[in-house]
Amino acid sequence: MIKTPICELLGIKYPIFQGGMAWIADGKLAAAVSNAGGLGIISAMNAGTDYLKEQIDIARNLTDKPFGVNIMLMSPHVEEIAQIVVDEKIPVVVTGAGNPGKYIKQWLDADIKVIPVVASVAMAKLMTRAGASAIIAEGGESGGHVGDVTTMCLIPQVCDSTTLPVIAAGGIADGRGVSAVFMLGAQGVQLGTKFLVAKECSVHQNYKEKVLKATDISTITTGKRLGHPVRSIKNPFSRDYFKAEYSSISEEELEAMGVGSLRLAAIEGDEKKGCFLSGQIAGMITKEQTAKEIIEEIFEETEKILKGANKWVK
Ligand code: TUI
Repeated sequence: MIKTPICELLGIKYPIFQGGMAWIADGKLAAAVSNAGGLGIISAMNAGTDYLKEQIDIARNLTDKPFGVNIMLMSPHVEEIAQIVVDEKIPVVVTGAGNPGKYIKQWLDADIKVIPVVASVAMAKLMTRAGASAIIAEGGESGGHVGDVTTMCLIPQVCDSTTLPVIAAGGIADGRGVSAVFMLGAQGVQLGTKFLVAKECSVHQNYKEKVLKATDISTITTGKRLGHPVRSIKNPFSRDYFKAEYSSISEEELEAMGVGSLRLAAIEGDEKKGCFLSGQIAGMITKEQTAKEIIEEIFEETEKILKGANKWVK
């Protein structure tokens, strides 16, 4: 059995989080992951409070295990969402795409474990000083909004910079990835792309097919010119966006090009106009499985690898 202190901290069986994917990570997926012994996470994304409350209700009807909420700090509704997690007594809040500093005290006072996603050592240090409960260090291999530093380089540097437990994200989809980040000092993992193809994930089937058919070089990052690079699967939308970034169009026009594209991918499955966020590890993901199958297979493999890890030690 694989157990790390993060399991005890959060009351979960396996040290694995499901990524809070915007338009994808709903109450049904979060409950399936939590029921399988991981930490399911509902994405509050850009939606208002009604959507989040509805998804929390759905999850609570499907599981009595703990689950978390991912708060995207660029959301226009972030203030109200920050209060909803307190009112709803959500045990774990994961934040992304910014600095959650101004909300941390309010959440800790409500007995919420606060776990910010960081993409740099500087942010990890800031979050440690601000009283975070743990840190998710996310490498640039991830899907969605990404930093520059790879998981391989980020995890050991973040681990050296903090006394908090570190959860690794970006480029992990099997027991080899989990074992590798444990070796780098992480105590847990967060997986997004792998859970996107979970049977309990309600994302459009075209989206799942795109991930299942992807190769190692199927993703591209766009949005660097606007200061928030985003990794997605290459398609007409991402290729046009990439070209537009290097053209003379204004930043406002560029920003407008992206509006609605995540919804078009996740809900409509629009292959041409949708933005199919995905990590680079998509090339290794070839089958749909239940959340339980995903988690159990990953940790069986992790256990085998870690037990045999001294084979080169003579
Ligand atoms: O947040 C994510 N991934 C996301 S958010 C998202 S929705 C979106 N849609 C359009 C454009 C941009 C986003 C899709 N995927 N991952 C966590 C993450 N957080 N990655 C990087 C960061 C991050 C970046 C900057 C965390 C902190 C930070 O601090 C900046 C500061 O304020 O100093």
